[in-house]
Amino acid sequence: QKTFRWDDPLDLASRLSEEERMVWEAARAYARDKLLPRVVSAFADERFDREIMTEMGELGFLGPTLPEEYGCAGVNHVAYGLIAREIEAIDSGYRSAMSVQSSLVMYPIFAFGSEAQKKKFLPGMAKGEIVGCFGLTEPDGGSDPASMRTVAKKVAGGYSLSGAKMWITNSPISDVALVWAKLDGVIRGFLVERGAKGFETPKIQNKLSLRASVTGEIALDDVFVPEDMMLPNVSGLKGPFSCLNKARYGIAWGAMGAAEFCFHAARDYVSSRSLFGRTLASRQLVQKKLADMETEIALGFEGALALGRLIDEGAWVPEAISMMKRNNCGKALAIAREARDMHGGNGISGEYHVMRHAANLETVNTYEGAHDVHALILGRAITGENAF
Ligand code: TGC
Ligand code: FAD
Repeated sequence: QKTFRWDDPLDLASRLSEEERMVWEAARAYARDKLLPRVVSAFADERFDREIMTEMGELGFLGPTLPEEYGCAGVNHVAYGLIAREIEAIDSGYRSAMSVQSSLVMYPIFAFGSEAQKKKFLPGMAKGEIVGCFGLTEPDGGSDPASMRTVAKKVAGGYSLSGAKMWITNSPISDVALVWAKLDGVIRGFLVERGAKGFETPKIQNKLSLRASVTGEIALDDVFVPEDMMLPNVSGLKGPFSCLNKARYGIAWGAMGAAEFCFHAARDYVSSRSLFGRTLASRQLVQKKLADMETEIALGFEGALALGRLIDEGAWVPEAISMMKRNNCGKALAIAREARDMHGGNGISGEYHVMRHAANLETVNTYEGAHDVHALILGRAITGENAF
């Protein structure tokens, strides 16, 4: 007879393979030992420590689902989700750095790149020695990437890129940017290396969310990109969207990791805080909040696990990813705000972490397809009517 575990009510752990459990434990140990001690000052100083990329690389957390022949770990998508869960339990910005490198740059090079591009970039990116960024969003409206204005023009020996990308994770520290631009009206992916003339990546300052992640612009002023640096095997919006499918899936796990951290923090807090002669934990109102949090987190992880199994079987569809990205981000944000409230005044202090998570999750709810955009993707699939 099993006993009920408040921290794993549906016994998710028992349905993981030995390898998945090992990856999970390694990610948890790394996140708690190496990321947690530096996050409060990193968030306060608006600082991303570059060595985090090489630390994650050493542990095999970058591009973890890609094959070993390119220096990657070759684990499945459930293991990838578990890494995202543990890293985002510390900070959504750290998970962002991992997601962008893995799903938005390494994956498209692997899926759509030439053999020469894979050999040139993937082993160094897996080690965290080369940092990549993904430039899709533009200043005039990220939800509608089909309307992008960045253009590529054919010139002798390659292409010339002009335009601007906005809100790009890691762009100021990137060695290579995957830039999506229109060539004769068709969206194509271009690998732009640091040092190219006319390529600038100014940092965006004064963010009130995701402060431990570095975000920037990409300015492209007639930047020459050699012929062999265009991704040869994809064109159209399905190029960037194929990458987003992977990243959004990881976010479904990650956001719940942040929510889980907040739930545990709230439980600890109300257990030790006594008011009116009794602990807060002994109050019905407080217990209901904890029960709601625990339920949403358990269901969110179940959905993420089911989706991960479908992806590993090759039986997934993008709408299912939209559903889990949307649900888990929205629920995680609500849980983080509730946890902040339950901490009272202490909840706004950096040392308690919950307000930082709530602030971060505002971004996570917006990027990779805003909450309402995913509702419209689902609405279109349910009704057959396009409401965009
Ligand atoms: P639509 O007509 O729906 O589709 C155009 C073409 O794209 C294909 N497609 C997909 N392919 C693969 N996977 C998907 N999920 C796909 N969704 C669409 C589709 O089949 C079609 O192909 P074809 O061959 O028929 O042309 O296009 P639309 O213009 O109506 O799109 C609307 C909408 C809202 C669904 C889409 O534009 C959207 O998802 N907008 C949100 C944009 C977004 O998510 N941006 C993310 C930027 S990157 C980022 O935020 C990184 S943060 C990372 C971090 O720090 O962690
Ligand atoms: P808009 O598209 O202007 O949307 C504004 C509001 O309108 C939203 O609430 C949205 O839900 C709503 N809306 C949009 N369309 C409709 C509609 N048809 N009907 C009803 N409501 C609608 N992008 C990258 O390419 N690479 C990155 O690495 C990256 N990293 C990011 C990091 C951070 C910290 C942030 C904040 C963003 C990042 N983004 C990145 C950009 C992100 O993907 C966009 O912010 C997001 O797609 C939304 O685009 P937008 O900000 O232009 O908002």
